[in-house]
Amino acid sequence: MIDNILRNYNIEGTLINVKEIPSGNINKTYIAEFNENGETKKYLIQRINTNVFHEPYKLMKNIEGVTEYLRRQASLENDTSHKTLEIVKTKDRQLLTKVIEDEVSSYYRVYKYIDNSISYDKSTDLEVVYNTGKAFGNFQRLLNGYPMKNLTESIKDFHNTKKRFEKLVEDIKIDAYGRVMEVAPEIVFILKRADLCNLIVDRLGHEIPYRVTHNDTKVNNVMINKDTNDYLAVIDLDTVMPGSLLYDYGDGIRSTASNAAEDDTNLDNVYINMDLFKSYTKGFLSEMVDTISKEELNMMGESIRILTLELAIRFLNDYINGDTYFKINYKKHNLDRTRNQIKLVEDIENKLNEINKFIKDSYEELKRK
Ligand code: GN1
Ligand code: MG
Repeated sequence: MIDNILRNYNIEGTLINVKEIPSGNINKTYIAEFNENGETKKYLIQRINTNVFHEPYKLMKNIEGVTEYLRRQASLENDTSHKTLEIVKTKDRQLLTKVIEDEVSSYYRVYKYIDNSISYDKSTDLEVVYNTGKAFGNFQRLLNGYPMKNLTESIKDFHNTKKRFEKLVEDIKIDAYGRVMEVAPEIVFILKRADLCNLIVDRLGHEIPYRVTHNDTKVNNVMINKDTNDYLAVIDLDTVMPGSLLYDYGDGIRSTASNAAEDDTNLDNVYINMDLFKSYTKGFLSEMVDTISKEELNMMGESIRILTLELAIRFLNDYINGDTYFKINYKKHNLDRTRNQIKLVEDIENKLNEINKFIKDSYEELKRK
């Protein structure tokens, strides 16, 4: 199958092997190796999940525009140590290959593999964590002038926490899989925090500016240089859309600074590791210090709590709805993920004063430099 897709591309050399790699909760990803005059060249092939992304062509247009712009901005700054994701077009210059599989259309895209890179699902190396924060800060800073009108919303209301909450409440009433009773404590936890869900959304476009944001700032969406621990490139650009800086920062800390994996069932392991939080925050702010507004700065700590709560809502909603959105490896995977994120919210609440103080202090320190 993948061999057939690759025939659509002008890739030099001979295909040696293709394997599927576990990566992300949404799309399917394969890695293909070609032999080109004795050298191995790698490519990533991804099947876009059209249950999640309804308009794959528009999505690829977003990615094309954003990556071209990023490349230009980085070269204007003479940045030669970092890379930008590179789309490989088909022989007839298309961004996607459409194939019919099981009587439905599937859409595949190809990217150049980023050599000498590694991505971590979890890293406790402070340098890697600093550079992960820096990578996403840099991404936002470089895209600061990107014309937002060129972007289509690839998933409507993606980080609209308020709508996520309302949808959960609706689906609890329907209880399509009879799972609601089982998750009563989790529901109560979330319902008590209804007001939190409005804090960013209600201010977006007023006190909090729209920016071009990544919206999926998981630690494994940054490719790290194997030799230097510097970041190489930000990947997984499907959700690049107008959003808030707070989405990227809050979700970044949620993912990178948690002491445990997102689905660790030993909840004693699940808390914000303050060393990781500090390194990430310094990295992010080192890029955004001259761009960030006062209101955004004041909300950074709170955004960690909101984005973590939002993901708890999404995992729980998917569990209640019979697990149709996130890939699961076993029956209660989404429930375990929910409990994990809820534990993280609790821990963030306990540390919020300390978190806020650190953000303020490091901003002021960077400003003095
Ligand atoms: C999904 O595909 P992946 O794993 O990068 C999800 C994110 C969640 C994340 C949680 C399009 O990201 O929003 O935060 O899972 N992406 C989409 O692991 O829904
Ligand atoms: Mg993703």
